[in-house]
Order: sequence, then structure tokens, then C-alpha cells
Amino acid sequence: MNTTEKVIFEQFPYWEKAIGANVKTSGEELLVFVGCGTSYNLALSLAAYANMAGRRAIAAPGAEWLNRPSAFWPEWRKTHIVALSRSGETTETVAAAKASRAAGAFVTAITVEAESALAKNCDRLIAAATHPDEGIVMTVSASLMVLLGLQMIGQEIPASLVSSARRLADALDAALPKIIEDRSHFVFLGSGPLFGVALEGALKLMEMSQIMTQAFHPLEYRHGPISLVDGQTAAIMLYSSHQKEAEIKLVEELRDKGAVVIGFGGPGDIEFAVDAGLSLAGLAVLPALQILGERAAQARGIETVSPRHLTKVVTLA
Ligand code: F1P
Repeated sequence: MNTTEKVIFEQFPYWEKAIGANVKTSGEELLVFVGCGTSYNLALSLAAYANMAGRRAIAAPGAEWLNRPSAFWPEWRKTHIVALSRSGETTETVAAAKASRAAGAFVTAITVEAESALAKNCDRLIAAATHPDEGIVMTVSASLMVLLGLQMIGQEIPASLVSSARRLADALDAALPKIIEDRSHFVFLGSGPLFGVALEGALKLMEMSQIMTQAFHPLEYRHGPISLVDGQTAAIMLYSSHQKEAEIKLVEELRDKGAVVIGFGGPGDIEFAVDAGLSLAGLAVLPALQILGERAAQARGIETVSPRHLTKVVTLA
């Protein structure tokens, strides 16, 4: 077992420690979830969850918020920035936090590095300890930042979610790599808060295995991207309750065109029950998506401990 795989399966005790942290925030300001790479994907998901919980929220990539916040929100100086960064050192995220703060915004940092530059340049720090062996590929810390972000917006995380997530990762793993054998095009589909999670599944698999991946809102997929579907395609459908019938029809269409479909919370060539409602499903499926990336990489003989062209932190001179 390599370190990436070990860390994915050893992440659950870190969840348990972070559950129940007293991090809930109140306030009427617009929440702006900001991050880069994986942290931006998580920001997208958390912004959707925040809106669903009755808060007002948007998400922006670090550099975009740094350079043109007014393209996202005209009154950007009066916002509450929630900067997400595993390392707390990513240049654009730290600079965005500093600039927003200097302009009058309140900045909360969500990180696993309590001594980082981001932690030192925020008004409120929300941090959790992560697995010491986590490498370049972001796994346990991604899950932890979602968990902390959900708690920040007032979502309670039941202890049972930890075993649900673990079971899901184990169940998918038992079907891997067979179910994705010979597939070289991966498509992740998710709606609402699951869109950011779909993007994260796609990014994870791409950076781990060097396979081309895509992510879409499910019903967007017919509007062009479906032209790529053939017998090389594996589609991962993150079902959501509010449009499940439409998603089932889409999956039927994808299968007719040759795709193999992994269904989380609904039908596919293989189906996994998600033992959590939509408000927690994004977190519940993350470890399963992480192990999917690892197994796809292993099937291609690619080592994920030092993925090609990647570094743990992107710092710009
Ligand atoms: C985020 C990030 C990762 C990516 C790479 C470089 O960093 O962009 O998503 O996989 O390893 O860093 P952070 O701001 O969360 O530390």
C-alpha cells in the first residue's frame, strides 16, 4: 500500500477529532469562499451549501478574487471572506486574504496549518490537524476543510457520517479497478453542492492518473459534451434528490452510448447507496472519489506520491 492510499483510508479518525468543533459563524455579510485548485472546488461546494442553509454565499478562485473582486460582487469590501487553503501558503489565496482584509472585509481562514501565512493574516482561524503523511495530492485535508466549512455554516455532522463515508470508500474500492478497466475518459456529474465535489473528483483523478477528466452539472452534459461519450468513458454520477428522475434518464443515455456508469445514490452499472442526505452527501463521497483516483493511477502504473508537474504548494514569485 503506498502512502497516498494509506492516508485516504486513515483519514477517518481525523474527521472524528474535527466533528463538534465550535466554529459556527453568524452575520449577514455575503460569504465569499476563496481557494485555489482543490480548495476552490471545495469553496464552490461550500458556497452552495451555505446558500441552502439560508446564508448568502458565492465562491471565487484565489487569483480572481485578488485581481477583480468586483466582477464577482460589487460591494466586495463589505464581504466575509472564507479563505480555504491546506497549506495556508498558496500565493494567490494568501494575497487575496490580505487584500480583502486591508479593504475592510472580515477574513476567516480554514486550513490545516495553524502557523501558516494565511493563519497569521485572518480575523478568525478555523483549523484541524491532518494526517502527518499526507503528500502532494490533497485527500484527508480536503475532507477536513469541507467538514469544518459545513460546521462553520451551522451544519451538524453526525458521528455516523464517518462510518458512512468509510463504507462508501470500501464498497467502491471492492469494485476497483475492474469497473473502470480500459476506460480513458472520466466524467464526473453533480448538481448544486455536488458540482464542486464532481469537479474535485475530476481534478483528483486527473492529477493522480494523468487521465483527461471532465466535470459538469448533470443536465449540462447533453448540451455538447455528450459528443465525446463512447466505450472509453466512465461516468461518475453523484445523484441529487431534487432531479433524480432526470439524472436517471441521462445515465441510461450514457450507458446506451457505451459509458460505464458508477452511480452514487442512484442507478448505474454499479450503484452505491449514499447513507446521507444532500446536505452531507458531498462530504460522504469524497474519500470514495479519492480512492477512485488512486486506483485509476495504479491501473496505469502511475505513482501518486510524486505526481508529474505538481508540488504540494504553489507559490508564485
Ligand atoms: C491547493 C493546491 C492543490 C493542488 C496542488 C497545489 O493548495 O492548488 O489543490 O492539488 O497540490 O495546491 P492549498 O492552497 O489548499 O494549500
